Parts: sequence; C-alpha cells; structure tokens
Amino acid sequence: MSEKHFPEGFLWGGATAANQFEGGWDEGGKGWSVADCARSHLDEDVQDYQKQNETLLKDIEEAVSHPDDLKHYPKRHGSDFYHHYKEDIALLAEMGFKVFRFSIAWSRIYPNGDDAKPNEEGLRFYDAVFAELKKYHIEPLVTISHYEPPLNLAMKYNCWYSRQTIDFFMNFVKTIVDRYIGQVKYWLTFNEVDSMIRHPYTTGGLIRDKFKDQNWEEVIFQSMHHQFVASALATKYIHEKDPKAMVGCMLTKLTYYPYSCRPEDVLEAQQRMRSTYCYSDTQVFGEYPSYLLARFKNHGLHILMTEEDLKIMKAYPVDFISFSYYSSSCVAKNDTGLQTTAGNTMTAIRNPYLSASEWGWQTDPIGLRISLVDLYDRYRKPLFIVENGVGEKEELIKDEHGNMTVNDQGHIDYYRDHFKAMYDAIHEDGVELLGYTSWACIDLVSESTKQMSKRYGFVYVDCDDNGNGTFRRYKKKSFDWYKNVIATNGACILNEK
Ligand code: BGP
Repeated sequence: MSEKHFPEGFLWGGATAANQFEGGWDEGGKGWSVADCARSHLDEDVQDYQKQNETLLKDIEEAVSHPDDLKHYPKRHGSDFYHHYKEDIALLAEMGFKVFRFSIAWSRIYPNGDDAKPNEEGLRFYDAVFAELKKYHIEPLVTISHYEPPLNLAMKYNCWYSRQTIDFFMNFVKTIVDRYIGQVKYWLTFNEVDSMIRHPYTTGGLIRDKFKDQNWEEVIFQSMHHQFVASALATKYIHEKDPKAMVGCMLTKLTYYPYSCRPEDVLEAQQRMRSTYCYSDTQVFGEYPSYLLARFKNHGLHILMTEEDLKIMKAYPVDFISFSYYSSSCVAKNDTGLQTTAGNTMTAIRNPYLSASEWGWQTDPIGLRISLVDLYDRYRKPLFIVENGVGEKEELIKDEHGNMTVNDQGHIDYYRDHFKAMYDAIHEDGVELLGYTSWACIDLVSESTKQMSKRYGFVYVDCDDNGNGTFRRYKKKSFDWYKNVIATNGACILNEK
C-alpha cells in the first residue's frame, strides 16, 4: 500500500498576531492600539471578558498615563518580533515553512486611524518582513485586523460603531494592498469576526462606558454590520487589484457537544453552533441568515443597513473559510451542578472523556475532524486552519549536548493527533483543506491571560510574565519534529506503526 501523506502543495506553517508578538509598540511612528492598554490580570480569572468590559475607560486612562510600564502591559513588548524578525523568519525557514500567518498592525500604518497619510516608517518595517519571507519562499498569509484597532478610533469615533470607521479601514486596506500587491495570495479581513460578541473592545474598539444609555447588544451588532461591509469592500478592492489573491473570513470554531442525548441538550448544542456560524454564514453567503435577522427582530435591535451595504455584501463574499480550533466543549439546557471549564474566550461544561490543559481547554482532535466536516458541508468552499495549538507551562533545560531547549512532548502529542484528524477529514471525508498554521509558531503573549507563560511555540522566547528576560530564542523538541512533518508532508506520522 502506498505511503500516506497530505496532498501535494499542502501549506504547512504557523501563525502569530502583531498585538501579541511584535512589540516595538511605540517605535517607528506606531500609534496606540487598544492592545497597548490591555493590562495583565495574572491574579484574576481572565476568562471573564465581561468583567474586563466594566472598567474599560478607567483602565485605558490608567494605561495611557503609564507609557513606560511594560510589566503590566505585556502586549507592548510581545516577543519583540519587531527587532527579531530576521532571526525568527530564518527559524521558520529552517523548519521548512510554506506559509507564515501574521497581522499588519493598523496603528503602525495609520497611527491614529484617521490620519490623512500612512506612516512610511511603519510600511518600511513590513517591507522588510515581506522581503525576508520572499527570500525563503514562505507564503505570507496576512490578517488585516487582529485585535489591534487604533486607540484613537475607539476614543474619538467609537471605532466600529461609527460608519466612518469603514472609510478609515479602507484607507488602511488600500495602502497595504497597493504596497504588497502580488506578494500576498491569502488575505484575512477580521480575526475571529464572531468575537465582537464576546469581547467587543478587543475586536471592535467598543468601550462600554461610552454607551451607558444604549442597547449594548444593538451597539455590538451595528458595529459588526460595519465590519461586514468593510470586509466586503476589502474583498472587492483586493479582487480588482489582484485577481489571483484570495480573501478569507476567520471564524472562532467553537465546537459544542450536547452534554446528554436529551433533546433539549442537543438543541442547545445546535443553537450554540449557530451562534458563531451566523457570522461566517454572512461572509460566505454574502447576506444575513434568516435566523440572525430573526434575532435582531425578536430582540428589538434596529441595525442601520443601507441597500448599498447589502448589495456590496452580496456581491463580494469570501473565497475561503479560515478558522481557529483549540478545543471542544459540552453544553446543556440546564447546566446546574455540572463542572465547567475554560475554552477560547468562553467557559463550557467539562467533557468527562477529554483531558484539559493547565488553562482548562479540553484537547479533542476528533473535534477538529468534526469541525472540518461541519464547515465543509455547510459552505462547500476551501478551508484553512489558521490557529490550532495548546498552551503549556514550560522551562528551559540543558540537553545532552549542552544546548538549552524545552522538552515539549505535550505539543508533539497534541499536534500529532490533530494532524491525523486533519488527514482523515481530507482523505475519508473529502474536505478541501488548503493549509495549516499552528498557533503560535513562536511563543508570544496570550490573548486571554496576557501571559508569556502560556507557551504555544516550536520556539521558546526567554521572557516571563513580568516582561523580564533576554528575549533570546531557543528551539524546543517540537522544532525538529515539525520540521520532519513538513519535510515528509505528514508521512512521518501517518505511516507510524
Ligand atoms: C484566539 C486568537 C489568538 C490567540 C488564540 C489563543 O482567539 O485569535 O490571537 O490568542 O486565541 O488564545 P490565548 O492567547 O488566549 O491562549
């Protein structure tokens, strides 16, 4: 029997995001982003995003008055990719990466978001990043907006709640698309577009204090509408400028199982899945699904949409569906007395058949195959996994050759099982999967906890949760393992006895 492997041309790689990885937060003319005000809450349960929403204006004022404090604002230093990008991209090339997902920090290009002209020094940084990737023949996969809108847009315009932000966003899009035309084949407009509903500040720059006497759900969906229009306009512009380029939506693939076979629990799981599918449905089909419009009506939400908005959305749907998948969760109609655990920006019921990471996220490789089949059956468009991985607490050790490294066998085991599930989805279930970028290929600051100690990478970054360290990079045990997976296109694990 012939050796099993992934399809020829499968795009193996890894992902990062500027607000968690880049650092250089106030260098090169970059302006403040909402991420630069994200305080670490190491002593609190940071899964509770709602709590973070309640004191935002005070938190922002506190952050802006402490521009030199990197200890409590870890995203300001990230992993210092800003000064290590050559070394980092060389490490990705050493692993044989075919693709590298990163985001372009909006406030590095338009420091205040509403600037008349772009910041040339910010563009020159990304010129250099693209040049390094080109040198190693690594395909850039660019996220245009990844949790980092300019702070000024949030403070002065209420960011995505304001229709004007569509124009500010399109200034940003036109600048980077014109600058990098022909160099980017895969664009993503908004990271986890559905996350506006879970953390409206991080995703949409919405500061709750500024909407005291408004219907908050209506504010969120009005903002989401502006993002849908902006995403369609960006797709239009990219297709017109570079017909070979593809634009994807990016969905948080939260996969829910009914806690029991009780019909109420099965219905709850179906409803929860639709609570995120409604956003990818809108971007893939180019129109609001009836059940989302029903939610607007039944909740008395008045979302201002013009005929032109709906025409643009319908005319410019996305070309592929990208998504993040970390874990699965259980749901029940009545979860009283059931043990809960954490998941990606949410909490869920503990699945007794699954193990969980130190942060409570439940490891479920079969859930990835279920997610791939679900999404492909729903959309019949190519898929791209752009985030998958597990955060681990790790420490540097000296190996038998005297080199500093990390024995991250947990990462290897997690990835092996998920890669086998991906292969089965492709080979058995007929799913069209373009590629895979792990989250995160190099250690960086966690979104939900703002910790460096929640480590995802094949490469260890010497920086702790208080920002102390040399920022030196060290290859972990998984570095050579993933290098071999890429070199053999998966055969090394698919044909293991
Ligand atoms: C996703 C984000 C990523 C990353 C990832 C891991 O929601 O798109 O930016 O943060 O989650 O989550 P965390 O960093 O909270 O461990």
